[in-house]
Amino acid sequence: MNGGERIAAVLRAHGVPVLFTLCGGHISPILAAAKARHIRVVDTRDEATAVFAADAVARLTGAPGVVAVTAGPGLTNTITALKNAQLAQSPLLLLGGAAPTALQGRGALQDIDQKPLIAPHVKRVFQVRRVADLGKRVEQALRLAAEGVPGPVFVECPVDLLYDEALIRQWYADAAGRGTSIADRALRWYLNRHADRMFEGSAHMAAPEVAAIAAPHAPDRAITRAAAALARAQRPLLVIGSQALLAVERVAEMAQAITALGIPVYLSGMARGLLGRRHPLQMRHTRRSALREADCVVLAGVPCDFRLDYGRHVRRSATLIAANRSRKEAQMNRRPGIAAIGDAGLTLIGLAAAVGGRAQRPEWVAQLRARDEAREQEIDAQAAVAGGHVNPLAFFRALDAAAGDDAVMVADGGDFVATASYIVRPRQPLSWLDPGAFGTLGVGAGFALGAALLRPQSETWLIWGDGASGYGLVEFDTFVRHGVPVIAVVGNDACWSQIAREQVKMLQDDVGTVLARSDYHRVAEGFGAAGLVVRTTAEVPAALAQAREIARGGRPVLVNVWLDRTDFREGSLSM
Ligand SMILES: Cc1ncc(C[n+]2csc(CCOP(=O)(O)OP(=O)(O)O)c2C)c(N)n1
Repeated sequence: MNGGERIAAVLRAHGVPVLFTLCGGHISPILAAAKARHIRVVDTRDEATAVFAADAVARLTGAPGVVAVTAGPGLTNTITALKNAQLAQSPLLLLGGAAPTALQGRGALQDIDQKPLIAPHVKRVFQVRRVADLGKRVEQALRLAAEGVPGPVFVECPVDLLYDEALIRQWYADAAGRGTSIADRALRWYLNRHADRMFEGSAHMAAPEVAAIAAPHAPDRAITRAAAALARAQRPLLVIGSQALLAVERVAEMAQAITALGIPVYLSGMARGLLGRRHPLQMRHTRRSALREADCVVLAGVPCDFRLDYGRHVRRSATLIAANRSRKEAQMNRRPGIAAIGDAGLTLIGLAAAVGGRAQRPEWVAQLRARDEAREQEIDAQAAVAGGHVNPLAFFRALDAAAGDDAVMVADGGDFVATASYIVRPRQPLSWLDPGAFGTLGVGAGFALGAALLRPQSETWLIWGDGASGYGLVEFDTFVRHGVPVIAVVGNDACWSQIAREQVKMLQDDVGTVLARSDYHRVAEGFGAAGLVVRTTAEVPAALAQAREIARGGRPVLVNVWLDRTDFREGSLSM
């Protein structure tokens, strides 16, 4: 097998469903071999999209998403998406092309020193130099990406390792020429020896080894201590974040465990939807007040970063229990009273078994519930305010009512998606995708692509700020070519609102934050998708129903929603 076939054989053996890419001569053999082994190859219009798509696949399956990009600019284009995956602790395998081994550092096409560029954003860089090592390194990378605290791993595959041996030897022979001088003969000898080394030991390839990766368990002692603290508490609270859903195959058990614990719970990031649309213990609003009142807080896969005001949202005297795969993250900014280092979801399951119903505090739940419902009524009142165009709160109430029970929601934008996150109720576990801690605009098209490919029977809704949509509109071309019926709703307020809101207030200047009410739906039409435009709240339900119908027919659709300004997000600022 040539190098491309070796890589594809390992991907196939590990059950990789899809390989995302943007082509380049350096990686062609990987793409062709993957296709020949019935791995779906999906080509995007920007390498960043390919990485975002693989990230979504990783988050929804728990197994590494896989991307192949060409050398040089192909690789540098991935960096933002790679960093986003690293901070989101998402397992990825990035296969990158590279200049031929004998020409590196000699001015070859797209030959740069790739390792120092990529190394800060991945768990490890493997630079392969022998064909015989390719399969092993890819296998090692897949394992490393998924174990412990997951993250991206990079395997650099020089082009002369990927093609057939005969072709490469011929190429080196041609490069060496037929001269008879001592220098010519020395070059021939050198290149011949170089090729021998590259292909040494490559006559056979060991069968791929696929071993399940066990999620790390927190020590029993930590779980026993945490259980005792919860049983003693009068106002216990659970906050569950994305990392708690890494053990994808156990999410149903996790949801049962939370129900059995009977403690009020806030879900953030990928954990949204873990308890379905409505659950008696799930609170959605005024989390800060609840954290200030709670006397025992479990942070499951949630670090004390800016989202919890660096830990200051939790009262000083409360017992803080940090369940996290990463010790560093568990201790960041605020040392927990009890650190359960291991998979946070499994710790919740362990806690439920140890505590039983002893931590249930119905009056506390009722107190938080009353406040949550009062906030819902305020939102209803704000949603009823009529303006010239679409009220964003009313829009998301309508979207929440319209979206199917199996819908996957992708969030990419500023105020528009923050509003959605308060109003739209994800239907089931693993049905909400947002960038995570890096707050990267532009994840949307790639995330939607990955999600829709993985869940072809489900609706994929892409909730897009008009600003954010600019990074990925071109991927409507990809959606159309690959038959991926994404439903994108663009919140068109002709503004980068989340930034403008504070900038204008503090600096009395909107410079750099103003957009136009552009015809985003016509861009989608230009690529062969359907485009709809909605200018008033009254038109919304019919447009959403029509968009669902179009998507059910297999065609992607973009709904351009002309928004009114609201002060719903007034005062929110993250630093
Ligand atoms: C890659 C990247 N660039 C810039 C930002 C800064 N940023 C955060 S929110 C935001 C505005 C988003 O605007 P839009 O998508 O239109 O949503 P809106 O706030 O208008 O609803 C910007 C520019 C970012 N988070 N990521």
